[in-house]
Amino acid sequence: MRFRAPLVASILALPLITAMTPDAPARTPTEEFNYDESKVRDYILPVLLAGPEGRPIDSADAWRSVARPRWLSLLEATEYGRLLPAVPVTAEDVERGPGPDGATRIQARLRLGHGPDAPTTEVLLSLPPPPSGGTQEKLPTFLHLNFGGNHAESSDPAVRIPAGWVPNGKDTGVDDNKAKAASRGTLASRWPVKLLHDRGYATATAYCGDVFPDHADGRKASALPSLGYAVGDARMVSGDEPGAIATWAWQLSRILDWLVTLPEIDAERVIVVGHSRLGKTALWAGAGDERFAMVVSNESGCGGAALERRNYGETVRRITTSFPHWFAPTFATYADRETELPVDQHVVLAMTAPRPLYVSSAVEDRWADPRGEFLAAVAAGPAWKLFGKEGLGTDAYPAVDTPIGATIGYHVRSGPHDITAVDWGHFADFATRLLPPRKR
Ligand code: GTR
Repeated sequence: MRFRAPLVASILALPLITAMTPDAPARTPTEEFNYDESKVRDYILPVLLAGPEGRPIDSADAWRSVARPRWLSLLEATEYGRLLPAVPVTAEDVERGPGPDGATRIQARLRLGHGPDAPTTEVLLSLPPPPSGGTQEKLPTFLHLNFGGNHAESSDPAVRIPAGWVPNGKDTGVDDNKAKAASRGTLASRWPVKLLHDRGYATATAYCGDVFPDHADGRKASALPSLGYAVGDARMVSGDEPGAIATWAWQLSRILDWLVTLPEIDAERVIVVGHSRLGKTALWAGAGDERFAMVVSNESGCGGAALERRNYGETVRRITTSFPHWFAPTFATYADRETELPVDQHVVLAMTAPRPLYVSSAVEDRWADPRGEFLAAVAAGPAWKLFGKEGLGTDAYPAVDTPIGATIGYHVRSGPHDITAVDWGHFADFATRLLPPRKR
């Protein structure tokens, strides 16, 4: 598929802002990176519906048996590293109590693997109050990882605080990489539990640093050694070695292993959501684990939903220099030669097919290339077509704050890089339409 770079879109020509993620580096000055649509290069995307030797893929069966495994393997080899193996999951120290607004709080420390030294992750699950008089349905659930600890996303004083490294951040008030009670609820705007409960969803979250602390040296303290992977400098390991994104995606799958055992949860309606680096992670989790019923990428940008072949905003060179630990080492070798990648991000999006996929951008978040995220969603559409489903259903860029789409949803929110109640409201609308709740 060939794209001619469109003219500068006025909605994208807004001032650059700084990231709201704790410890995220300040956003790069505009002049160093391309924010000019007229300077986006011509490019040809890898043909999505192609098998080995370019043979056309023209049926859902051929997609499942030939194209999908081939693409998944190429994504493992060039971007995210090999998928991590499943391990037994044991729930320890389960606590259940009343949460805010009539909700039920469940906390569980999940041990991921064999033996007392296996890594753990602390899950905070919140169930909405049961409907008055009616029978409680099995609950569809939004699952997302957080950046700073469960306590930072909830003001509930009973929420446990992580013992390990957490990022410093102005929002959380952390300046010594140690989690503190004073951070409680400081990032709660990113996780509007009551809004989601009112819509009939359970909500689950866990801290990504439980399995891979998000810094260049995080590999040593990550879950990877417990699974037999090499430690040491990420660049010294094999080219397709998994990095932080793959490890966080594995964490999401292990949490799903536990969620599906709970009588309150609808095992076929667990939706994985992620913002920014954790949006890249949500996409990769949904690619590797088809039990996730729906995938939501919020402003995931480079290495997430945005096409790499557009030289707009964050680049492969920049991301693999700033965050070498996120990806497989091979990804860095595509710096400045994105056109030689055997994949692009429309392929990552297509891994969700035929399940519902939602991609969201924010107007001021040019670093994540909103238009590149939209174009990837357009280019992923043919995978849904094979299943008789419509993807986005349009290739016209939507107006700001106007959700569009059929089985792929998209919106570009006004405002900066963040995940807000407005975004979550759109995700819930889309999920309710495509995965209507079922009775027990
Ligand atoms: C930025 C990074 C982006 C995005 C973001 C975030 O600094 O360049 O790729 O992941 O961090 O996760 O907040």
